[in-house]
Amino acid sequence: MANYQQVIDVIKSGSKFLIASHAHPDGDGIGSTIALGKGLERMGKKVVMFNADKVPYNLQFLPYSNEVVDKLGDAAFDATFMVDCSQRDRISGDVAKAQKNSLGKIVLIDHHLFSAAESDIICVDENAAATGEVVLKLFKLIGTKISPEIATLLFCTFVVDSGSFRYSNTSAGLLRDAADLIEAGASPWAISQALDESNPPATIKLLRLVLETFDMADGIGWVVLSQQMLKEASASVDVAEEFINYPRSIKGIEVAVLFRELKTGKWKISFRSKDRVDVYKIAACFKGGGHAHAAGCTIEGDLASIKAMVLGEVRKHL
Ligand SMILES: [Mn+2]
Repeated sequence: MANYQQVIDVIKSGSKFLIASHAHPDGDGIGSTIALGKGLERMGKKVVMFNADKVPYNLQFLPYSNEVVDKLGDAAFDATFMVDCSQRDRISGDVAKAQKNSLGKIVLIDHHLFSAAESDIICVDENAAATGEVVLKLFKLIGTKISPEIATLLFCTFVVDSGSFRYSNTSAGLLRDAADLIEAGASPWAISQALDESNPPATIKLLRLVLETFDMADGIGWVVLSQQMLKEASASVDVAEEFINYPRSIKGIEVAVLFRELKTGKWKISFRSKDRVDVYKIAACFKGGGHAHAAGCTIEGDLASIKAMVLGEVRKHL
């Protein structure tokens, strides 16, 4: 389903492009957005890089992250690239509201399994560890020179989505690509420090509160992060991305679940699995998405019933 040639044709025939990823962006969403944007600029194209949410604090070190905008105005584009995100409404903000004809051709560049993509061109490589790997392949096919900044952006997408080259998606191809990026100027240690060793002190306070909620049964481990905890720790929600790894780190836990309160009555549920459970199938039961080992969904209701429903579904997959 990776139609690289069709994407290349769109790039060659257009001059003004919009690039956008899902709201609450992660390192792959933002890194791919900016890397693709800067690569297109190198080809002489005009580019707008969009995200409905602010770039998270731990990704603001990325080159050109200050050029990502959260408003569109009434510009029109030859094509819109949706990166790391198969649904337009997950992009939210002005892009979700925009008229289809002002967005031009919709081009999906992604590595997620998806059910309903509203795109004209689909360039999805489900074997890629990160959307950044798909973007790099595209650049290699076009012959775009990888600047040190683009190398940094793409390397960041690899680190984030492969758990620092530890997860099952870490292929020989990914490591070869990573080697190319280091040769092009990416610095692994500088990127890892910026990503993982630059937390604000409130992170620890929040983690303490979240770990208090840890519970486990039948190979499932879970934690809860409420708005009340964010308030108590004076922390922002973007410091909590990795908290789900604590329940997963326990021996015998096959599936880890993080219940995160987005606002009163609205919960984001994240799933991580170690080996045999395909958590994408679990998330899909609740209209979510993701991958076999990392997936998520959003559910409205009270925590007790959401917990019962979600954990009940997880049990069926164990
Ligand atoms: Mn990704």
